Amino acid sequence: MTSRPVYHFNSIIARTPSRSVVDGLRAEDRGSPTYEGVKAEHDAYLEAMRQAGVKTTVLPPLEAFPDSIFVEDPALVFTEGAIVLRPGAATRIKETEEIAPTLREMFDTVLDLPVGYADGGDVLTTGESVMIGLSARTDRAGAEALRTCLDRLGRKSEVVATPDGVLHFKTDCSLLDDETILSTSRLARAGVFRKFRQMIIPEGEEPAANALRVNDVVMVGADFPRTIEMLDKAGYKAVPLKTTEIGKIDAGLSCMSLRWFSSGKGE
Ligand code: CIR
Repeated sequence: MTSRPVYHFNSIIARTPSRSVVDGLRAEDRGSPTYEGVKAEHDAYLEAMRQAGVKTTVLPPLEAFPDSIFVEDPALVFTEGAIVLRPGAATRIKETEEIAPTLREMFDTVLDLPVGYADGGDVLTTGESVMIGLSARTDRAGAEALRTCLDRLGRKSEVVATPDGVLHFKTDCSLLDDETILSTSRLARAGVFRKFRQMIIPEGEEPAANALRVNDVVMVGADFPRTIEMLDKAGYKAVPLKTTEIGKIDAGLSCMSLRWFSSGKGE
């Protein structure tokens, strides 16, 4: 267990949505989001991050990459260093070339995933270990190569399964504190969170599972009142944020940032 809680962040990287975000990938077409709607959700997210005490570095939009607002997928970041990943969607793999220069400016150590595929959305960092979910985007070769990179950064890791039909491991779960995971019942049933206290998402609000603990608050989708009430009752400070538009392209709150505690480059 590290001494600082893993949800203690003072820095994030985000990226302004491009107008092409309306063409973002989706498993099922429930209509395209509007650019203005995504932009408003993104702006509110950045403001909530600032309110939570985090310094935001916001990169410019990339029209050639509709999903590039979801900076969580092409990289992983920790106080100890960053890892440039290999996203499993063909239209997203080159997002890594766009984010790598910023990572090299901001981190002393930047590793590159050498083989396979892995999306940051499949990676849940807990105080115990870094959990890597196998999915349609993260394959065994990528997961094993990622374990080697994490080892070099001094992080314990484990490979777990993501339920069939779920985009990313973190589509269905998030960390609430050192002991507690918020999970859908379908993921909880897989038994991967045995070491944790589990709070189960009320039926029908499954997309709320992609919540985000940042310092004292838990950011959670505003469209999920029963989940918000459950978190409030359990003593968490829930900050509801609109995710209606990004939800149309299978995204939630973790996807829009890379988060870490910076002790200052070179320190
Ligand atoms: C995609 O399919 O890649 C995007 N439309 C959504 C990415 C969501 N990212 C995440 O959960 N980390």
